[in-house]
Parts: sequence; structure tokens; C-alpha cells
Amino acid sequence: MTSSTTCSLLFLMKGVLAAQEVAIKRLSKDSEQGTEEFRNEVILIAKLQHRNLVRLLGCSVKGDKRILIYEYLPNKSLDATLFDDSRKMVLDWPTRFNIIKGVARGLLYLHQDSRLIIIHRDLKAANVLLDTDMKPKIADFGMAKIFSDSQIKANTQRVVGTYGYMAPEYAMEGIFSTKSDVYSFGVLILELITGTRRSSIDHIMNFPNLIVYAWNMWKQGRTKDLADPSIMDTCVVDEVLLCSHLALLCLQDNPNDRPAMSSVVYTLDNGNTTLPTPSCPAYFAQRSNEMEHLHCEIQNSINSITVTVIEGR
Ligand SMILES: *[C@@H]1O[C@H](CO)[C@@H](O)[C@H](O)[C@H]1NC(C)=O
Ligand SMILES: CC(=O)N[C@H]1CO[C@H](CO)[C@@H](O)[C@@H]1O
Repeated sequence: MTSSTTCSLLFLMKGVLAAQEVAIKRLSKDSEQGTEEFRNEVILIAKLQHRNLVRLLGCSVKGDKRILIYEYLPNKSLDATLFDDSRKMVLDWPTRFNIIKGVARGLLYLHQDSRLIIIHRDLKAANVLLDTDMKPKIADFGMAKIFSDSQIKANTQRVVGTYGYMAPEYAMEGIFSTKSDVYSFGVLILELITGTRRSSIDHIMNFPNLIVYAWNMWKQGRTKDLADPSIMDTCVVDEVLLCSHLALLCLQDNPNDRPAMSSVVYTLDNGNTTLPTPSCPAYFAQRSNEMEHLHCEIQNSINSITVTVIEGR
């Protein structure tokens, strides 16, 4: 299986462009995309403006060297703070709730409010940057796909992105749509609530990953206990419950059962009006060379996870 190499980050350095601090990203050479196509996409993306998106300021193509120039954000990426035990308390609950709302608005803009339809394909904590006020900006459009209205679902032989955040249909079959971004957003919400990485390697409370853990807590009526202990004093239970509920809906197996970002944003702003009850979410896992598509159907024990499909790639 091809991993995330299309535009993988070689290094991110801080430079100064016309007296403005910028972030420079060098793309790796093995991109299949032609120079013209690359330039055209950059020009389109550079026109996007939203307060929850990192501005792409320009690009440079010299031979096979490609460079993207972004606005520079001082507080680095979300994962650097959220998963650092000595720093995570900087992100109190109101800040985290604002990050969830901001990322949701940024995604909504990508999906339907700009003149294009843009599927990010690699939304994760490392791709959310924080500005001086700890407001979030979605970064890294290196793997984004741009669509005209007519084709909003696509299939690729080349699955790029990050395991653990990928929707099952994308990881397993290369099918992606705006709803695969919604899935990644669901994973990100759970990480913000719990302050824990999604990782399927580190077991979380004896569950294989955050998704199974969250589903179990939901089924047991213990959803509020998902909240990161380091933010207990700022935590607003109703908001944690609302975000957890939304996250589980975003993680549904069938992309059609996941909400569109417009309804996610509406719910975050207006509270629980008519949220459907989530059924058990799905995820996939990679064990040895097999990809497994799993449901977290049964509660209580790691041994009782139902394996619904096993497919090799
Ligand atoms: C939202 O409303 C539904 C239906 O009334 C309810 O089952 C669910 O628990 C609510 N979720 C939250 C987070 O309050
Ligand atoms: C929490 C944190 O690190 N905040 C910093 C964000 O960036 C501004 C400007 O550099 C700093 O003053 C904050 O301390």
C-alpha cells in the first residue's frame, strides 16, 4: 500500500519573505502531479481566505523542487501542545471547544462555502496550527483534492493521509469524499476531549483505540468521563456531551450516516436539536499485512470486538 509520500513534509523552516514571517514547506520529489497542474492548484488554493485556514502565500517550482509558502503561526501545531503532559493544560475546555468550532468552520468552508469543493484528506492534530490567541487554522493542503460540483466522490489508487484518522472506506478502498474528512474530524474531536492520541498502538484503558473507548463510555452512559482529567475544572459537561455525540456520528461506518459539516457547525452553535442516536462506529486497523475493517459493537472487553470484514490489500 502506498503511504503518505505524495507531498510529505521534508522540513518546515521559518523564513522571512518581504518582511513577513512565513513557513516554507518543501514537497518531496515523487509527486505524480505535473508542474502546470501543481501551479494551477496552488493558485486556486491561494485564493481561499478564511480565518480558520492557514493562508498559502505562494509557491516556487524550480526543476523538480517545489516549495509552498504559508503564513507563519507562532504557536505551532495542536498536537505539540495537546499531547504534551506539561503543556496540555494551556488548552482549557473553552479553548478546546473553540478549536473544535474553528476547525469545523474551516472544513465547512473547504467543503461547500468556497467556490470550489476541496477535500483535505489529511486532517489531523498535526495539521491544525494555532495562532497567537490559540485559534485554530487548518494547514497543509499538499494532499487536498479540488473538485468541481459534479464529482464529489472519487476513487484513488494512491491512498495518502494518516492511518488512524482515515475513514474505513478510504483506507480500505481508496474512496474519498467530504465525508471522509468528516470522519477524520470525528477522530480529532475525541482527541481534543480526551487529550489522548487516537493511536491504535498505545492501548487506552484496555481498549485498542480512542474510538472503541469512546463508544464504550457512551454505551455505559459515562460519556462525561471522557474529558481529559487535566481540564476538569474548566470543563462544561453539556458541551463535552454534545461534542462526544457529534464525534460518534462523524465516525459512523456508512459515509451517508455521517453529518455534513454544515450540520456539525449548526449543532456546535445551537446545541442538540435533533441529533440522531449514533450506532456503533467503525474503524480499520492494520495488523501485519492485513487491513481489518472493524466495528466496536460489543462493550466491556477488548476480546469481544466483532470483526466484520477482513480484507487484504
Ligand atoms: C441529543 O438528543 C437526543 C434525542 O433527544 C438524545 O438521545 C441525546 O442523548 C442528546 N445528546 C446530547 C449530547 O445531549
Ligand atoms: C500557549 C502558548 O504557547 N501561547 C503563545 C502563543 O504565541 C504567543 C506569541 O508568540 C505567545 O505570547 C504565547 O505565549
